[in-house]
Amino acid sequence: MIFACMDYCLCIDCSYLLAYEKVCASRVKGLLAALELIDNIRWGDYQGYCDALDAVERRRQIDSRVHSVSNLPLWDEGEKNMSVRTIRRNRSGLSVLHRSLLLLWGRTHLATRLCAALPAILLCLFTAMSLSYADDPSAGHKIPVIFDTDIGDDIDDTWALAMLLRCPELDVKLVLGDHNKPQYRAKLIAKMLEVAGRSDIPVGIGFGSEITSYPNRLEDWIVDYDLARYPGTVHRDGVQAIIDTIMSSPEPVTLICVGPAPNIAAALKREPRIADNARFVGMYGNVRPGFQGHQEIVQEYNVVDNIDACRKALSAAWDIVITPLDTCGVVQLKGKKYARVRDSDDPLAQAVIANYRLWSAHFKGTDGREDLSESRSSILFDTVAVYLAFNEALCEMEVLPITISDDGKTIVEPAGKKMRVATKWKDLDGFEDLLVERLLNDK
Ligand SMILES: [Ca+2]
Repeated sequence: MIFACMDYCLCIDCSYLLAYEKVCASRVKGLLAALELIDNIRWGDYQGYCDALDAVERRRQIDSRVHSVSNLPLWDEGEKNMSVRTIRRNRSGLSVLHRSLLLLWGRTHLATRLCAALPAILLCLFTAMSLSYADDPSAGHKIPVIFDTDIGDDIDDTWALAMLLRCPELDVKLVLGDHNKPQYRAKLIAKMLEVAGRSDIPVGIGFGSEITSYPNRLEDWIVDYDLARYPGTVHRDGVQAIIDTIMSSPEPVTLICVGPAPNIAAALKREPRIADNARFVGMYGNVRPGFQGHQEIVQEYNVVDNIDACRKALSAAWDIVITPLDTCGVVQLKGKKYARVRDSDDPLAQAVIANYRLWSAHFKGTDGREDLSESRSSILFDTVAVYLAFNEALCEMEVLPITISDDGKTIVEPAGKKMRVATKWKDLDGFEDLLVERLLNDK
């Protein structure tokens, strides 16, 4: 009976479809999964229902359109389970919808059904709008996120943090440094949060040594910064802060990880149940040959620098989304786009550029590299992971089973953990525009 809802929706091109441009694909899947949750109907029944109504062609059409938006196997069990978890907060509203449709469907003649469909159509539209607005930050709901970063080594983390702080879709619960240099990274994070006027966000200190083989290229930016004077909360045990944030959240937390992930491995070891209330979005690996002209897939830093930790993070029982080098490795602001950020008087953009100039100066004259900080950005890998935490429309997404080889390559093979992978850009230009817009707070 619940498929009456879907059929009505199909009849009118569906509330889902009408709202397609606004409703993210996961929410469409989530709605379908929630319908299943309510009625405990097996997906196989859907086929029988369509046959009975001679609606196979319409099912093919909706499947096709769902795929065209999401590039996802709609009926994938793992995806469905994820959606069920994330849709629970809409369950009561859907139950009302279902009960209304149940009454309406209690007719026998097609004409009666069509008449009865009218209020259901309106109800579907109302529901779709509600679901759509659930993703609309102006309507109040934001996705709770934790940002786990190796800020201070490559400069893209700094850009990503600035972008993160300017995404109204996200509710940042915690930002913490990962992969050694705990004080250095915590200071960089805390000062950036202060510049952004976001000292309400807790800072987490990761574990590890302050002494590594990489220089602290951004040290001059925080040389006089006293972490003890950060107005907000500083968690000395960042790993426990991850656990506490996730375990106390009433809804799944999105963990955005953009570096080697020893914090994450430690958190999973200390409290494996975090995987039940979190999803993992990260910048990891390379899945197809061709990156920068390479004939084979290449090793990517975040994976190869701590293979064991990455294996733990990318095999845990949470839903995973990654941007490998295939997509994040080509993001670079140039020309007018870069100039807009460089010349902006926005304090956060200025802080990003100040850090970039410090970072870039380290390379000037070494290994034949030049200082590009006046003409273009470096590759902004990590910004794509921030984007994927709230949207995927600009990327082509594939569900791929991935394992990590002993030499740190992300191998697509059947035994791997299934994850959603941004393998190509649909609109790289659009992403770069979005990035600039967010950095300059142009919305
Ligand atoms: Ca990083």
